[in-house]
Amino acid sequence: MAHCKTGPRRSCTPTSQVESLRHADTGKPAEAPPQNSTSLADTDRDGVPDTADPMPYDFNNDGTPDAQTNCDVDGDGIIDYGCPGGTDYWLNTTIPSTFPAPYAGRS
Ligand SMILES: [Ca+2]
Ligand SMILES: [Ca+2]
Ligand SMILES: [Ca+2]
Repeated sequence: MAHCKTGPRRSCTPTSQVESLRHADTGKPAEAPPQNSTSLADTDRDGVPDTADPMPYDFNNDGTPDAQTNCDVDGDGIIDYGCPGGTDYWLNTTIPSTFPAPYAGRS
């Protein structure tokens, strides 16, 4: 607060202002939100944005919506992590060649 000594008294920053500035800082929205939470939503997290995903609720795009896979969205027979007893930490998606570029054929 060096300016408080040399400058006019009213240029000093009252504690209340500092407080409000601090609140303004912390009140900001989270910095750098993940891309897929904004314009590139990817509901099934298969790497294909919903807008380009013919099956936006089907992780492995096999025609069975994730909600009907009984906690095995990638269809490898192992219960997915996050479900009771789930041990499948790494889910492998399948992107059929019929999907739009550049996603087609990815796995
Ligand atoms: Ca997707
Ligand atoms: Ca999909
Ligand atoms: Ca699985």
